[in-house]
Amino acid sequence: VTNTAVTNTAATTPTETTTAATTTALLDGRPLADHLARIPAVAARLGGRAGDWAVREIGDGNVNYVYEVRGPAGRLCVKQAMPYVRVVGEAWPLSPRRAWFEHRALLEHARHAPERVPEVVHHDEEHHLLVVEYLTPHVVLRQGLAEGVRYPWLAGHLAEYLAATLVGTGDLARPAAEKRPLVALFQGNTEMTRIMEDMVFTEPYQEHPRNAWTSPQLDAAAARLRTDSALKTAVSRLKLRYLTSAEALLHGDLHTGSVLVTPTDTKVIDQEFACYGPAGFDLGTLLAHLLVAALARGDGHVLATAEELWQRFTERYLAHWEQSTHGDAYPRVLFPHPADLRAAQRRHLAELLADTLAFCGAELLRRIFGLAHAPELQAVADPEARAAVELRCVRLAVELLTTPELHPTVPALTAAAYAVLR
Ligand code: SR1
Ligand code: MG
Repeated sequence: VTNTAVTNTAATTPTETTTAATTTALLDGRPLADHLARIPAVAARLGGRAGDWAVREIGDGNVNYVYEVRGPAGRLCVKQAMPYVRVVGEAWPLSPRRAWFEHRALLEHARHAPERVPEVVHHDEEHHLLVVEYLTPHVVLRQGLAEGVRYPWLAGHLAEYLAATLVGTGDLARPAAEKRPLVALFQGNTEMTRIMEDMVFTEPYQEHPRNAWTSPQLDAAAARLRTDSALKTAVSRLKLRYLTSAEALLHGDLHTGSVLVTPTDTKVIDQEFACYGPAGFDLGTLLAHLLVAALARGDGHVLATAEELWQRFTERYLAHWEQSTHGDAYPRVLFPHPADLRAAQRRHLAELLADTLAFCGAELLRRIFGLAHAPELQAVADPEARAAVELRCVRLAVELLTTPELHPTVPALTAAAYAVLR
């Protein structure tokens, strides 16, 4: 299938757009190898010729096709976006331009946290293909945590990724004249942000065919989501934040399946949901998935990682803020006294923390009542045992959204989770 669409290009000026012909044919196996052989940078990394290369599908995500391509000289990871959601097929159309936004977000995040994202080897706009380094011996963080592996570097690495990208792409570091065109550019990722608007902030709170939960154990909790007006007000406030805030270029889907790890390395992948949004969204999503991992396994070490993540994040965020002198927000001229700037920074971080905890609550609920359930919870085979863990998550999530004063800090939240584990 070949179609012509108005497409943003990876031009040096982010406002530039062109009319680019794109194809939507799925490339795999030998056709993929033959296609890659025509790209010198890719062919050189793999070595040999297309006939020597082994192509294996390795994707475990919902949205795209992902392949390992192995040649005599090396391996690469190839990701292709089709014009539909992979797990559903053509019945759920989705713009393949998400590959363009993922590429653009990877480049932008690499400017700020180069060690925490994979190297981009090639981007093929026509075929919606992204070729990145093959990360080995990395595993998906969700899998590592489920196996009880400890990652002593993880909290520090993720804290740096978040602090560097949130400050570096936001108004603390970027003059408005430079940031606003970037915001405009990523506003184009509307089909992906629409998925989040619907699946995180809306569908779990209404009757919807995509919803599912452990029934009958969670039926009453599901009904509460549809009837509790304080809860729906809280989540609607968050949806408005997600829709309107342009604080920073977010990863947009920072769960534990979007992180690849070894005991000493951490890489953040899958930026196809990237958008300008509220800085607490990525933090809250990540925190929710660490909580789920901890509660599903009864593992206090993961809670310690969550505490360390926030502590280190605030340190690194302030350090990046300190080094950022060109942004238009919090102009230094208004803060001649360091104590006044410190006070303003404390207040800013308190607001970011409040957003983070609320987004954490929303993410927890949608992973229990919406379409895309948390795999750690699904893995609990006994429905009674699964429901017990899920209800603990639900209780914490509802408190985060409706009575945030119960868990005003990350240590307060993890203390409540520790109490549940005991
Ligand atoms: C159809 S996409 C379903 C979910 O998978 C992704 O990882 C996102 O979290 C999305 O909400
Ligand atoms: Mg993903």
